[in-house]
Amino acid sequence: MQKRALTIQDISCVGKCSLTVALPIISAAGIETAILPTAILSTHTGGFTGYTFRDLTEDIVPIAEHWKTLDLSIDAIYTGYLGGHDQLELVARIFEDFRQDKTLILVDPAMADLGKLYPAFDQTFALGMRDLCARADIIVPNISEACFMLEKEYPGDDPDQDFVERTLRELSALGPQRVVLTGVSFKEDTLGAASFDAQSNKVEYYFTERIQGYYHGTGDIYASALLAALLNDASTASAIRIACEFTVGAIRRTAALNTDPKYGVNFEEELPGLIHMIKEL
Ligand code: PXL
Repeated sequence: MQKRALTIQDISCVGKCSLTVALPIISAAGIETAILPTAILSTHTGGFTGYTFRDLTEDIVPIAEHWKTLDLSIDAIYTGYLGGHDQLELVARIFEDFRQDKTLILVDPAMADLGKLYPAFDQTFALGMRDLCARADIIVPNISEACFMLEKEYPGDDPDQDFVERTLRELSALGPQRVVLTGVSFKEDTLGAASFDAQSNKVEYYFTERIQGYYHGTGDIYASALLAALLNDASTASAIRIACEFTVGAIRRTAALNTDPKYGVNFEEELPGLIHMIKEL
C-alpha cells in the first residue's frame, strides 16, 4: 500500500519553505502527502517585510474532527512552522488521535536560526515546542532551536564536538529516541548533521561541502527529504546522507545562479537526484 504522511506547517505563498517544499519533496519520493496548514502568509518572515499572516488555528479542530470520521491510515506525522502557541496543544492532540503503532512522529521545531527566534515566537513558545518534541520519535532542530529548547546560551555558529554531543543527548533525554542536529561544522569547508539514537547510544556524523552564505528554507527542505527517505525504509544514517546531499545539491544550484537567497533554493531541479538516491537504497 502507498504510504501516507501528514504534514502540519504553514503555507508561505512565496519564498520556498514549509508546505511549498514539503509537499513536492515528499510526493516526489512516492509518498502521499496530506496537509494541515497552520497559517497562510504572503511570504515567509525571514528577510521580507510587510507580509500578511492568516492564522488557521480555528480550522484545526474541525479538520481533525472530520478526519476522525474517515478511516485514515497515517504512516508519519511531520510538523514544522506552527502558527502560534495555541497550536502546540492542538498538534499534540492530533498525535494522540491519529498515531498508530507504525506511525513515525517527526517534529522539526522550526522557530529559530543564527541564534535568534523568528519574529513570531518567544521563549514561552520555545518551551512549548520542547514539550511537543518530547512526544516525537525523531526531531530535527538546528543548533539555535536546540539552545532555545534547552535554555542554553547560543554558543556561536560552529560549536565544538563536546557541545554537539552533550546537546544531542540532552535533547533525546526530553523524549525522542532519535535526534538529528543540523548545521553542524567542525571545519571551515564542511557542514552537515550530527545524530544520536538512544537505542544504540551512538552519535554519528555526516558532512558535505560547505557553500558560503545563508540560504533560506533549507531546514524545511532537509527535514522533508529526511522523512521522504525514512518512509522509503532508509536507515537513519542513509536518510541523513540523502537529506544532506539533496540539500547541498539545491544550495549549489542556487549559489551558481546567484539569486537572492530569501527566495529559497533551487530544490526543484535537484528532485531527480533525490529520487535516484532513494531508488538506490
Ligand atoms: O523555513 C522556516 C519558516 C517557515 N515558515 C515561515 C517562516 C520560516 C522561517 O523564517 O517565516 C512563515
